[in-house]
Amino acid sequence: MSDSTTKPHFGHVALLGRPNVGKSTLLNALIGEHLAIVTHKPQTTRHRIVGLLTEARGQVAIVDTPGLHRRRDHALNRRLNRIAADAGQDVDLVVMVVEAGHQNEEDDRVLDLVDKHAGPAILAFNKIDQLKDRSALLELTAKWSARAEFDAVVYLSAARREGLDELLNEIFRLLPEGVPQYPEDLFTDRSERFLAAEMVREQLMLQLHQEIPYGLTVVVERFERADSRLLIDALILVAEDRHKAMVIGRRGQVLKRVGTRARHAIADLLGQPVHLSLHVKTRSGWIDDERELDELGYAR
Ligand SMILES: Nc1nc2c(ncn2[C@@H]2O[C@H](COP(=O)(O)OP(=O)(O)OP(=O)(O)O)[C@@H](O)[C@H]2O)c(=O)[nH]1
Ligand SMILES: [Mg+2]
Repeated sequence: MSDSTTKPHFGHVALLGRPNVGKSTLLNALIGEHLAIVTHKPQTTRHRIVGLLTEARGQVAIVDTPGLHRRRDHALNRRLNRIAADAGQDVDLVVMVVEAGHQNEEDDRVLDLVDKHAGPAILAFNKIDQLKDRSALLELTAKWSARAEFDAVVYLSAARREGLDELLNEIFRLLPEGVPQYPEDLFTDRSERFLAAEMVREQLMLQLHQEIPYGLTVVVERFERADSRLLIDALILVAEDRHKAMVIGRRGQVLKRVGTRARHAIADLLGQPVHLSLHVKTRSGWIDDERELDELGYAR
């Protein structure tokens, strides 16, 4: 607890890690909102998303990032790695998220980023609920601690909300002193419009398979409030014509399911009833076209 003698802390913390280790799940668990989209597929996150947590001991801006990966085959993939790399440099503190039961050479790229970061770093082993034998963590900790200078090591199950207090204690300990820079009731830097597009993309990623989810993007074309309802029109852009039929599904069933689930997710997050209408169009080549990516809201 803070008292009159402890000064508040403030700073930005980046969650870095290879795809699928649970960064977005961790952000959501810390913030207590389904802010960042989560799926079992790697490369779900495509944006830098800030979640805000305000407590008596200060305020922390937690930055979720796209998973650092090896593929550089198109412009979007290159941008995703750049967003993660830049986030690692622009913050006061980095949290390297590693999957406790499984590491690979993509984690090494994350380690390079941690090395480049000038400030403190925390190593977070996530998904400890999947470990058969938690004593393996001792050896893992020794191995990874030898590879970079970490100021703290924590053990988490973001999905089961285990270890979050320990992580937050370390975060506040390592953050500089400072007063909150964001309004206390704000929980993200992102617009409601952005969050709505992401909720639709989350459902599409969950419902579609193989390469289809990776070739699609969502644009919110209308976002209005009327009679205390949100009226949202979203356009789903797919990479190929044949993907359009898959997104719509037989008798429109896939699109209907995506719409229903996304509508509930948006209503829960924004606390208002939602009317959501979805359309699908083909826009080939957007994923490797710098101008299109700018227009579609992907940061450089
Ligand atoms: N068992 C278990 N699963 C988890 C845990 N944390 C996350 N997951 C699951 O791991 C998968 C990936 O989670 P995400 O949060 O999307 O991972 P990410 O690191 O943000 O992935 P990218 O955005 O692709 O970089 C999802 O299926 C989550 O439910 C955990 O603590 N335990
Ligand atoms: Mg993510």
